[in-house]
Amino acid sequence: QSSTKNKTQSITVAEISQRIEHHLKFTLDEQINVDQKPAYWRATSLALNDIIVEKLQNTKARQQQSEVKSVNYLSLEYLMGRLLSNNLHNLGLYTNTEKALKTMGFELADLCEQGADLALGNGGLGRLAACFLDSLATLDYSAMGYGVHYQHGLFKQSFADGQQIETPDMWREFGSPWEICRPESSQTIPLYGHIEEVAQANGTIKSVWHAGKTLKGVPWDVPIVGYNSDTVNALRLWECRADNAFDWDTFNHGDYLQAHQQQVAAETVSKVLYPNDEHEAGKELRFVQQYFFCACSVQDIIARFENQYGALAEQSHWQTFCEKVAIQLNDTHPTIAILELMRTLIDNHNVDWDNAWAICQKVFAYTNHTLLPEALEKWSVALFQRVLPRHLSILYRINEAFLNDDVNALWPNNDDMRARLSLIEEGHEPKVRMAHLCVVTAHRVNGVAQIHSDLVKQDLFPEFDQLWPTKLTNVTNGITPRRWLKACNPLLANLLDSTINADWAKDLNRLSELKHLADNADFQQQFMAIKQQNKIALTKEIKKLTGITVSPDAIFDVQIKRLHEYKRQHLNLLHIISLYRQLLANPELDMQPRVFIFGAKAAPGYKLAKEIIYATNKVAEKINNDIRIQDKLKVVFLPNYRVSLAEKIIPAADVSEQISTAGKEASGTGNMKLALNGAVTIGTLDGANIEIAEEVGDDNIFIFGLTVDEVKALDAQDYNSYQYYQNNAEIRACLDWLDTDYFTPGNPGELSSIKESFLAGGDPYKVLADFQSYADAQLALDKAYRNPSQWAKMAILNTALMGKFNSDRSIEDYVQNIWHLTVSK
Ligand code: 26R
Repeated sequence: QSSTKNKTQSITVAEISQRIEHHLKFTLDEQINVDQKPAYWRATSLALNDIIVEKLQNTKARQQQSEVKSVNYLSLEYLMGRLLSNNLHNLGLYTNTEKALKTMGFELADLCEQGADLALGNGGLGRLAACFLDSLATLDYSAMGYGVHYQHGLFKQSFADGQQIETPDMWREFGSPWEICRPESSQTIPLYGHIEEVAQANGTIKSVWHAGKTLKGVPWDVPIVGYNSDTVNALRLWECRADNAFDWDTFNHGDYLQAHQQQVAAETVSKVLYPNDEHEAGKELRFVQQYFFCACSVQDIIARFENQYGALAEQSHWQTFCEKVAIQLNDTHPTIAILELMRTLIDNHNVDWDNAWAICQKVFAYTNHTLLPEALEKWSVALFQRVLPRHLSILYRINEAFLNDDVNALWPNNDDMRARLSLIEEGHEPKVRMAHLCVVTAHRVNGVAQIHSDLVKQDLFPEFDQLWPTKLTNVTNGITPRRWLKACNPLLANLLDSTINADWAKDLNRLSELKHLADNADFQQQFMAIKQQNKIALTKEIKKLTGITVSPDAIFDVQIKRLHEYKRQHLNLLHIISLYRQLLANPELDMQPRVFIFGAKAAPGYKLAKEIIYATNKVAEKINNDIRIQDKLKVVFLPNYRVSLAEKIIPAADVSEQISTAGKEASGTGNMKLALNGAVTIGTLDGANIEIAEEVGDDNIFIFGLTVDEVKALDAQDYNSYQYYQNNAEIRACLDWLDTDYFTPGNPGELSSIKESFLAGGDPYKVLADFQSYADAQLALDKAYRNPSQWAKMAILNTALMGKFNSDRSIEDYVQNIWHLTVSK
């Protein structure tokens, strides 16, 4: 197979124009469009997609021919963001396309803004999946991403009088140019019903599942374009439809309208992404959604395997299956895939129990993304029994073997240990522990940053670590430098291009060559001039989105992530209130002006998170309009934080807020994106912050707060938040201020719930314990910023030393220790 990567890069400006014009004329009938921009965005995307699909076909042929092993990444979430700019960058076609569009009277950057975000995820876990797909294609690995084709992705956020309002996300209202429907790969998925035990001729008993209902899964493929590589993989998203053949005959005997109702009911399964981040709700529709997704994906994996290597029923092919197929579970959300593969092998492919189990143990691996107890999935046994009776019986048998063989071998006749480790949590309402099923099955279980993986071993699964000492491991997260530097920060990318004699976007460690320039006044000036330009651009965006005027000469201090108590946006807020108080007391206070920028969505049912958004907006309103403080302080809460907004904020950030309670943030990945773009971190010793500190050194990061061990010690001696309120006058003054109507004129007490969460609520995330240390670190940061060359050096070193956090490195770790893939070039 000849290399096509140079071929795409040599596509001329004229040819691109021609391809765009073709789509304008024949696909879109462009004359009828009054507003030309959407039409040109679509035509450009379609033109590019033609080129991409050709590469997709070549990739598929090459991967099949070389018979390389492939990884199937199973994730309920993918936060892809926009695709046009990234696909152009990865294909090396950005500049020529820019030129082509210019001749037609359009700015490419402007057209890119037309695209909707593919927001098929909540936060870190979904964006990680998107970065991993980029890296897999870039490194020429054979990979398929599997996900759900949600009709509505994460809700859109706006503010009404400071309060979060949610509206549906309509990303494909008029269709997306990036997806290819593949009806020929549709799946039929059984559920509900009962099991019949049927005696076999050989005297054994076979369980036969008579489903009560079936669903149809229709796949949509989104091509995943590698950067400067020959590979285009696919993200296969399952849409749920009614299985007409089934519903119309079996149920309705020709009741036409009733049959349409069935249609509507089936479509709800892939209708909407659940917007809960780290809080499990136990809803039946979510369970069906997970199962539907797992069943479609497993059936598709088997179909693709059989298509290439022959029927799985052949014993000789079981071994091959393990050699050619890896399945990665992105958290426990796709756990049912384990039971579905067991069921399919045993019931449909005549594999016996032991072999089916051996196959599952070889192909599955599981990534844990959180230690928070409320995020650990448990599904009621009763629900399981009703929806998936056959899967539950398989689960019982796995549990029996696990308890009687593995657990009993290490802890003989130990009922306490059996109860602790069982796949079933007994009690008033028995539940299936999804994480336990993952750990028992998977050959590798990884955390996402070193400290997190250590805590997974020590605190979450210590007994499993004793049972299987090599199973639990670490793969530190990463981010793709293509989207998070090359595409989103073109000015800095150009400077790097001209400074570093290598393709740094592929080999990010090469950025360490900047170390020698960190002290160079000339380079500092260039680097900070770019930061300043990016800040000016964000200033305009802030004005457009909120009407607030901010100065690019202020420190741009950024906290962007889902809203959650453990991430402690309210610690940031408390410190802002404290600064405001100090400024009112002393308007001449010697400090660098600062703009605090927030971006965060709260889960619609998460009351306190919404109150923190409201409080921040109310405090912002007061501060931003208070002329007494002479613009030394501004607070901006940008609405509808999402990937495409992150791409505008991150290049302009001076300071990155990573202030979670130690031990609570599994890794964080925004921390990596911000540091890569020259922001300096103020953060706790949590998640990947610890590894970032190791890379940049203590002089180039502001670390504060309790360590994991100190948090544990405080808990052991019964943490008392009132102490801090009583002993720290600043804390007391700030919290008492919230009880007045100062920030909510005429409505005293509207913000009291925040104070109450710290006091009567027990301050579960130790905000008050960390406040003073945080305020001190902020003071040190302010001082450092006011020494321009010191600050420039810190910023440069942050960019220079982020090589480790390239998601290409993460993927190579998975390949070496978990998937054992070989490249297909
Ligand atoms: C069960 C369900 C409600 C649910 C729980 C948790 C749905 C979604 C989540 C999101 C969690 C798993 C998540 O996004 N975790 C984040 O994963 C990132 C990638 O590994 C980490 O960087 C980040 O620290 C972690 O919070």
